[in-house]
Amino acid sequence: MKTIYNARHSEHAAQHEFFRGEKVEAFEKPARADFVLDAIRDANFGEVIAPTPFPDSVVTRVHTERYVNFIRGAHDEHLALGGTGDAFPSVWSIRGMRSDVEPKNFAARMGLYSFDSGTPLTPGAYAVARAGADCALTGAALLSSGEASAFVLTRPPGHHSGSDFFGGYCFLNNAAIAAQSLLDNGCKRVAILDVDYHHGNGTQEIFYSRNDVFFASIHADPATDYPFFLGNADERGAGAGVGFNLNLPLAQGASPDVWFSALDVATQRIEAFRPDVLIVSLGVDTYEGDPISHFKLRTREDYPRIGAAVAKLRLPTLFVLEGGYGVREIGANVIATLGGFSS
Ligand code: SP5
Ligand code: ZN
Repeated sequence: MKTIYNARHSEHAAQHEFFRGEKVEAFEKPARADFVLDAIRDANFGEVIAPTPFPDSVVTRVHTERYVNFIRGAHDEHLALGGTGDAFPSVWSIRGMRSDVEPKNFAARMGLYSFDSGTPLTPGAYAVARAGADCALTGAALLSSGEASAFVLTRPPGHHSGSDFFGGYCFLNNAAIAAQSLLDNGCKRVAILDVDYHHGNGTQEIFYSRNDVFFASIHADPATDYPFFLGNADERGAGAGVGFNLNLPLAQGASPDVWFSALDVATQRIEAFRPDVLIVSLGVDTYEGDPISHFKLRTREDYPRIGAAVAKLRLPTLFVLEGGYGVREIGANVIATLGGFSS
């Protein structure tokens, strides 16, 4: 399996994020991708290739032009206003306020296009996220040209970013951009399986009214866990998309057995959808040692089982890295999953 590696990822390196009003260490850091790359190389897992560039018109199939234009220039605006370091939103449009008119004020637009204050907009964020989108598109193109699988090794992650917002460490939705490009290049149906600890609210939002993308997500119950405001079991899709969204929320502390029962449900529904291709939003923050999450998956016992269950679907499969903050073990957990798929 080829790995498409975003070599620019370390240009996006936040020191801090906000948590309960305090500046805490940033969890989504460059070492994450470094450790995954080391693991791929140590295991001789397969060729590591660079992305090919794709035009913005492919990205704006998923994200609005208004959003992409904003996020591309946002850090420069921050600097021009005298801002130093990373930019964070501080004010949001809420129920009863407007989001259809774009304000002139920079802080207002930061809020309009985001949903949390935990996502540092670094000087490099857009360029790096954009290079990550190229990695996802390169992976999609490999599948379109007949490869059985590929792994997109990039950060920042993507699944919390929706059609016109950033959040959850994510700026561009790599999995969604790959899915749309597969559809635009001849696929009729794409399934996305999101196994990150957190609900993929951005991916759900992007495809919620559509029946050409089936989205299935196994995640911590939004009643207790980020992103809180989406990811419940009763969200089944809207309009033509009713029945094409599957949320499987689990309680904090859910055992591996419970987690794999949910995976069974998800894979059965994916089979019934008869997709041409599968995209796996591969977060390994389900790991028992993850510093911000509360599931209990184990490196040797569980991650290979995820890969094997995905392989049983016998679909061209694109793995896209999402979360995973137990930095020392992230490489082992990713390799264990990909190895379980390939063996
Ligand atoms: C892609 C992804 O996994 N995004 C996750 C975003 C989670 N953001 C909220 C993090 C809250 C961190 N809590 C720190 C608690 C430390 N004791
Ligand atoms: Zn996550």
